[in-house]
Amino acid sequence: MDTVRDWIRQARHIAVLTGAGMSAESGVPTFRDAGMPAPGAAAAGTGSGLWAKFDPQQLATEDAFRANPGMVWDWYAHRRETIAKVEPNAGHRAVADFQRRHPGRLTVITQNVDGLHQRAGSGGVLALHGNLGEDKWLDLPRNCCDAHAVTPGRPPFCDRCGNMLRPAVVWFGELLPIGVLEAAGQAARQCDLMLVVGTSGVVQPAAGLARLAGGRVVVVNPEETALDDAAHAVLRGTAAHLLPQLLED
Ligand code: BV8
Repeated sequence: MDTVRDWIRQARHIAVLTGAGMSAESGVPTFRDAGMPAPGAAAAGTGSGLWAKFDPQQLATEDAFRANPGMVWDWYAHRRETIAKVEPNAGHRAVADFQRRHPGRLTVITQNVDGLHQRAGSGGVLALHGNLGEDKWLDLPRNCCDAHAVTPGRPPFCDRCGNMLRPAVVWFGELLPIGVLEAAGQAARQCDLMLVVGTSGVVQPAAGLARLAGGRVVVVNPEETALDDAAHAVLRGTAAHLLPQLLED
């Protein structure tokens, strides 16, 4: 821990790559909890949440949405309800406070779509997988697709052409927003230190950013991850417990 604290003090540019574990102590179930097994792992349904019987990898896809828009929309509505009730935790706040004290020294790259880094006050967050709080049209919007002419529904839709709204997140099989991904790659390559917090390191290309890091890599996670082998240090602990200790001046 003290060595990593020294590395942080010495680092001019820090990149923090976060995953669902970053929000676990806020009360947001991780994908593993929700039953999203790592590829090749046992079938879904091992999690605890209401949707644990579903595999997010099966639900977070365009095919699933087109096949069953009501069910996928309800899954996202359930997740939105969960996120509306939670607050950023001490880990989110430690990151945001460090950014405030050291402008320009720390970049947040997140796989999370819950907006909690932003709500904690972090600026310039590189949200690789979009934002659960926003919708966008499923098909290219036509003149009739006016956000104000939306007919409420599960999902809401354009009452003239039937175009549906969908969550503005990146589904499996979809490209990440190219500008965000390029900025994240640059922040990874230019950093002197990368903290990899609360991610199992399974989903690509996000996880691959940890292998692009220009400096040392530190994994912060209570369990083993697929990125431990790329780490110069592994701190076995939680985001809300370890980040305040690591990032205090
Ligand atoms: C793409 C938004 C081009 C939606 C998400 C290369 C190799 C292999 C596969 C691929 C590859 N390239 C592309 C793929 C396919 C796929 C992929 O990666 N599949 C995986 C399953 C192998 N990737 C894609 O499809 C990506 N698109 O590459 O486009 C393309 C196009 C067509 C065909 C091929 C390529 C798009 C991926 C984005 C998917 N969208 N989210 C939504 O949220 O509904 S992904 C979603 O799942 C999350 O955003 C996150 O990225 C991922 C979950 O991972 P984690 O965040 O790590 O969470 P997890 O639950 O797994 O782990 C939690 C961790 O926290 C654990 O380690 C736990 O120990 C820890 N923890 C728990 N409590 C705490 C804690 N840590 C700290 N403190 C605590 N308290």
